[in-house]
Amino acid sequence: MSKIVFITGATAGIGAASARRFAGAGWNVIGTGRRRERLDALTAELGDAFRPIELDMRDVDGFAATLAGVGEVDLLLNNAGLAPSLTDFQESSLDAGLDVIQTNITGLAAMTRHLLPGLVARQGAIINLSSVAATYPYRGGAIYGATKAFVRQFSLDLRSDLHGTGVRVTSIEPGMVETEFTLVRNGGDREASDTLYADMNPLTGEDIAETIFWVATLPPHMNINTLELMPVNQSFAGFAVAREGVKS
Ligand code: NDP
Ligand code: 8X3
Repeated sequence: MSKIVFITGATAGIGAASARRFAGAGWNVIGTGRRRERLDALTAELGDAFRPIELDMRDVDGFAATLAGVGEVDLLLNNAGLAPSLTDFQESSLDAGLDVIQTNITGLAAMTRHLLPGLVARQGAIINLSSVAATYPYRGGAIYGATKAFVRQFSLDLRSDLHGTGVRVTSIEPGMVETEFTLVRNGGDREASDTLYADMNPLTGEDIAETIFWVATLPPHMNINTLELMPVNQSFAGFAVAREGVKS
């Protein structure tokens, strides 16, 4: 019988590439997102292998009703997420930051809690999308980095709670992946997104989907706890030093 993967945020980027990768390997895919037309397009592309669910990750009170008929799944891919703009926190929109927390943390935790009994019953797996931003701070990343640090630590602690159940949990922590991520972060500014990824050969959604598929199909006694990956052309910068009297 085909395995079932439940992918949050299947309407773009890493989630859409993962939907294609798993469906192509014979899995049944349940994919969520807010954009109905994107879900319809994936349904047209993937056919019976794909089941769309229109869902907003922030609407955690609606999860029970929306997920009522889903049943047990073999793999939960907690992928839906976004970042607020790269504004210093002291000047940022608090509402935008809280929205990201509601999506990346509250929605992810609620979704996991709803599907976990079924995952335990099937000795399934959870793969969570964290980020290098969980480990390496950068300017303007306070809310985003903190949400991804939550995802990383939540993954590790879940492994303790799931001790003895056979359920695997992995935190995937990519660097720069060219998707709609930067477009969303910059309020739809295509030029800003294109400029960021220009001439640096970023990772692609397909690269991450392949990594996720590899993790998901390892022998069941193997658990990848955390997996950090970057494009070769992205590495590390040093600390910042403020000079008195010089505007930073
Ligand atoms: P995209 O912007 O291309 O895709 C994001 C997906 O999340 C979309 O399907 C979107 O669906 C969904 N989503 C966002 N907000 C909500 C919401 N409120 N309710 C439901 N779905 C939502 O970005 P990526 O594919 O790059 O990002 C996927 C994950 O990977 C994120 O968690 C991101 O933080 C993480 N990541 C990305 C990196 C990158 O450089 N791109 C690097 C490291 C981690 P819709 O808008 O239709 O609702
Ligand atoms: C997104 C990757 O490097 O923009 O999680 O923080 S980065």
